[in-house]
Amino acid sequence: MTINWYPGHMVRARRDIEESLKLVDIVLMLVDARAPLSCRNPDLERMARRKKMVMILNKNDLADPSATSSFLKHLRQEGFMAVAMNSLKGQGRREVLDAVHGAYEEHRQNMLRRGRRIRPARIMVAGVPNVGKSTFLNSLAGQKIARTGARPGVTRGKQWIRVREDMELLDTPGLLWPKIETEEQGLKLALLNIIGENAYEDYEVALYLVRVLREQAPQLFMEYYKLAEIAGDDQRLLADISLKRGHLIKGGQPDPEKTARQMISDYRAGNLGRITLDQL
Ligand SMILES: Nc1nc2c(ncn2[C@@H]2O[C@H](COP(=O)(O)OP(=O)(O)O)[C@@H](O)[C@H]2O)c(=O)[nH]1
Ligand SMILES: [Mg+2]
Repeated sequence: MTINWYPGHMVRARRDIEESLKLVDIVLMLVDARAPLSCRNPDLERMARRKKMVMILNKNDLADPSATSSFLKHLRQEGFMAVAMNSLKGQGRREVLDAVHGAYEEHRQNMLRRGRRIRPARIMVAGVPNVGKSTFLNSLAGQKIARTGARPGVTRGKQWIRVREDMELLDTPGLLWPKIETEEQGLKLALLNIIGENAYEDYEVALYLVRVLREQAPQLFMEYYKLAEIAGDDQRLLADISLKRGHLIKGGQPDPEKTARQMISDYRAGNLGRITLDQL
């Protein structure tokens, strides 16, 4: 599966973000903690290269905790500030605020030295679609301000939000880049609901998920879908699950499409455990 398309609204979003970047001091770059590397948008990082950047590994509640620690370490070694966050619960909020203060300190000292009035830090919240930017922003602000949604692409237009006395945040629409490099990366982004559902086949994504579950969580996989054993190829296993679940088409044949949708939504909801897709 090669994801290779760039719809008109992305072109506009990219232009808006490029314009807004001129106004900001700090970029909070959100990635999904289940695939912190695959979610990195090289195009966006290039645009923001002159800004202070903090990597936020969001949806940390759904990721494997030990993998998250490794990714944080890895990103810090690369020179980024990096923080794990659960925006639904506000876990990580304190660390994010500390990182923002750290990132702004040099600028603040400069303003002080020149006798300038200290203005609030201007911060852009950026990242791929559906990674939780609006939820994160609401969580930082401690109230519901930005619009959020379960489908990619809910945020449009510009919204500055005064989060506290000393911070103004800008929510941005999710941005993808024109060419997702590898098939595997495309499958991960599809499974994480980052690319629009028109761009992939559920069945293909579910087969990828079966592969991941066999490798990373065979026990939980068997228990959750009540499989007696994990045998045969991935297609066969998916058909077994269809039968177990009673996902059938007329004539009693398995309905793999229905099972594929079910498995994808199970993964997204965290029903299959905390499984990280990227590996270091
Ligand atoms: N489990 C979990 N879900 C989250 C988290 N942050 C956001 N979400 C969910 O992810 C979906 C997309 O969130 P949204 O803020 O609209 O993403 P945006 O498109 O990046 O602005 C929504 O269903 C949120 O409830 C998180 O930290 N943990
Ligand atoms: Mg949004």
